[in-house]
Amino acid sequence: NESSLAYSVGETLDRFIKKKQDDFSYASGELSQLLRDIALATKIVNRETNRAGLSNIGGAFGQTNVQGEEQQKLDVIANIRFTRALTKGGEVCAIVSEEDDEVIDLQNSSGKYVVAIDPLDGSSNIDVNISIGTIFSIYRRVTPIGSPIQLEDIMQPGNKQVAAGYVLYGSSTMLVYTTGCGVNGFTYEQSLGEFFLSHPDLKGPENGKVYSVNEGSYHHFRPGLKKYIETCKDREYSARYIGSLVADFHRNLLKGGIYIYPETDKNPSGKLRLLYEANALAFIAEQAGSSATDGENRILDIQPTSLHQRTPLYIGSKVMVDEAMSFLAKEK
Ligand code: AHM
Ligand code: MG
Repeated sequence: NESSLAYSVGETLDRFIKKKQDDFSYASGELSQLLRDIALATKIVNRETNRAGLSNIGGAFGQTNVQGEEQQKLDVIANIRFTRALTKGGEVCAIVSEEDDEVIDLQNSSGKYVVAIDPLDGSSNIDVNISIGTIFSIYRRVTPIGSPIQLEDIMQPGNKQVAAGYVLYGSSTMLVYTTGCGVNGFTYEQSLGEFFLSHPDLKGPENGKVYSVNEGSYHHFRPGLKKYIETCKDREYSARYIGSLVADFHRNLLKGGIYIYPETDKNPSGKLRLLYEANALAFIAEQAGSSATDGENRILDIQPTSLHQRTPLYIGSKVMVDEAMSFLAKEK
């Protein structure tokens, strides 16, 4: 009914998920539970992230934790936290993670969902106290439930995602996600330990005046991209590049702008990974009215062929992405 569809700013993530489940009847609530599992792991990772500087002090003194293990790096810790939450939750049959070379088969053949995750992206920013993020995609397995998982369950194009999201560990921690019915953003209230709806039905501006690209690699860019960047400068657009994909994407989503991680002559597929970086953000971008391509094609339509496949990424305000693509098409 209409009243339950209305967003109420300030409602908790748990209530919001529950309400969405009632409105759109996700199959028997498992997806809802899975989203809650991810949110819980996020809170734990958020806590660890906030302590990062302190644990480094501990690390410097050779401090070990209660189990007698040496302090681990935060990206490894985040991977453990998310994997554990997804394993315990019981809804997931397989995980693809940036931190693991192979698919993690949870041997849970009743799990309906496959999750692709970058537990802590922008890891070079951890040590310098700059925003970092988590990125996740959720797929429904395609082979029958109860049977062993197959490659086709994992290698699905982004247009098959049933949900995707990211967490930004920034000046506030935010969780932004979509289940294919728009995008909603939640801000974490530290003292209450709850995410609250702060950005209902997020829409990205159609156009923008910010471009985000690592210009240090300019000499290796394709001629069309060089021209596009020169055009941005001629128009006196602002250059903003944090070097944390989630943070750069989030800013451009709210304010308008384009994020580019292009192919270069050194790296013909760019740097970012299709399965657990580009796809989730592309799904969110499109749901917010923005767009995402590899310079030529829609990211969500790329059929993956390998687990850690890379893709160039042009993502953000629609007008800007379209224009960048037309520059690329003119001069390859
Ligand atoms: P990571 O997965 O090793 O953290 O690398 C991904 C990160 C993105 O967050 C960021 O946008 C990009 O790498 C920055 O790369 P570069 O330093 O080449 O500009
Ligand atoms: Mg990454």
